Amino acid sequence: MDNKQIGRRTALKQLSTIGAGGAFLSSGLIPTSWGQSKTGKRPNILLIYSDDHARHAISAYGSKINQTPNLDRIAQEGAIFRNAFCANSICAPARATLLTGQHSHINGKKNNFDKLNPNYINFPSLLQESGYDTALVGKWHIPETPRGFDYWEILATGQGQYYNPDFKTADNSKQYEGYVTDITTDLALQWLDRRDEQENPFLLMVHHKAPHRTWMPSPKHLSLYDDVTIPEPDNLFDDYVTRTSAAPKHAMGIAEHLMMAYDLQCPMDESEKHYAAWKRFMERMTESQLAAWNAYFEPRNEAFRKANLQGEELTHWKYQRYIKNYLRCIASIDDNVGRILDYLEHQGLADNTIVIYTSDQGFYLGDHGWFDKRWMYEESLTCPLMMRWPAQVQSGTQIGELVQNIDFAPTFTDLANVSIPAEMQGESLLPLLRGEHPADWRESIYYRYYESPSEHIVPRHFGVRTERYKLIRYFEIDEWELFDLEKDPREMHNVYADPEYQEIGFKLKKELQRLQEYYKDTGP
Ligand code: SGN
Ligand code: CA
Repeated sequence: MDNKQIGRRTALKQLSTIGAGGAFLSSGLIPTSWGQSKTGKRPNILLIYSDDHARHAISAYGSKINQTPNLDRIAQEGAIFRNAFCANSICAPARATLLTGQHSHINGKKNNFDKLNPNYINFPSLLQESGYDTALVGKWHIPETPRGFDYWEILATGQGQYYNPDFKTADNSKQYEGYVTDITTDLALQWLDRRDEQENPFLLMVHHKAPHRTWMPSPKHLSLYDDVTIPEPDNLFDDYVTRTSAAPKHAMGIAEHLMMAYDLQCPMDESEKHYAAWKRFMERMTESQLAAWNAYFEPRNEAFRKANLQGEELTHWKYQRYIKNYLRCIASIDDNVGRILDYLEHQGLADNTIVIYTSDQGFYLGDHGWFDKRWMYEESLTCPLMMRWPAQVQSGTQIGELVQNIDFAPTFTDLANVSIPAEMQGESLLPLLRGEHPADWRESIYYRYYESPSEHIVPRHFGVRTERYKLIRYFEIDEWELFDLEKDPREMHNVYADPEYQEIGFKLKKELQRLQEYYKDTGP
């Protein structure tokens, strides 16, 4: 952000202080009741946050591999963000950023194992203190006990289980029978039903485990896509030529690293890595769940074993098995999003509830030959982001500005008419939702990934992305990548050493340095 933008931010903060106790939103330049319903009530905020849901597996984003009619409703009846990014493409850091509105180096959670700073700013607490009823259900995946929620019930183990999952509350833990996405939605709707203080607005965070590894579909969706071949990405067999020495050292290959039992539900060899963990997932199933599972997978697994596929043929098979199970997990999310939207309508809550759908990060769906995330390449840097708010947001709104998960906490704080703490590093998205295109909106985003060494072998890196270009610095190996996204959206041609791009590279380096100063990233 340039000085102009810093100036704008300061001005807005002053404005929101003037409005304290106030009747207007902190991001409006004039006092306005935008953001409140006709009755003057602040909006309900319902965040549906999935785990590892890539944008290119949503039909509203032009997916070539699946249809998501209920998710698409959010975009059609509201707004779709075409350029939404995470700041660090990994689960717990993304969640810490969601809560704090800060990059990882500020909130302390740089990888899945770090702790959040003890006094982290927490937008749910701000909303709770301002009179919101607050609740969180589903995957949490950070060791800190949730703060700022009247009710929370989270998956008891970090990643949780797909079948008959264990959940915990502050003083209780319990196994539910059923499929995790259905149960998480049930808990959310039950809380809405139970709320006795109907006068207050609510914040409800519905955090799905799906579609995180190990991609186990619900009994309802086992045979979905059975009779079709899902198109492969054009770079499933990427050779990484022109990229740095980092990419070929990955450990997230569809061909090389997916495990037959654990990842692909096709047990072949008891000595395989994670075979015991796979068995434990199976043992959680009830008799009827297991019967349905085996009825689907066993005959297909048997045919696969007989075929004895090798080489590229085997990779094609693995891709189909992987992507179908991933998409089946998404089908259950889509159904359950439909349940939530229908519930809001039946209860007369739809109009003044802002429903947000996003995911902690993106994911590779065979792109570059991979599963998982972490890299700054597009598929895991981008996040789906769609918001529906019939009272205020025009249906079919398209938002092209660069936004990032640091913007969520300030946006939700702004929606609640609470002043945005100066420590939050993001921007409120409300002007964009109003259909404005602020001339001083950010022109680049900053990214930094820290979790190395890790099971998927991705070196630490940071970088900058503008609308057209991306510069990545792998500082541990002293290598760079530069992509021209307009000419090369799949990021197959690193043009860092191309003389034609010297000038652009130089400018991007300066921009990267400016961002590190602006966001106070003084780390090595
Ligand atoms: C687990 C997964 C990894 C994944 C990380 C991080 N292995 O360790 O494949 O990269 O989580 O994912 S698993 O065998 O436990 O599924 S994250 O979304 O939680 O950050
Ligand atoms: Ca994740």
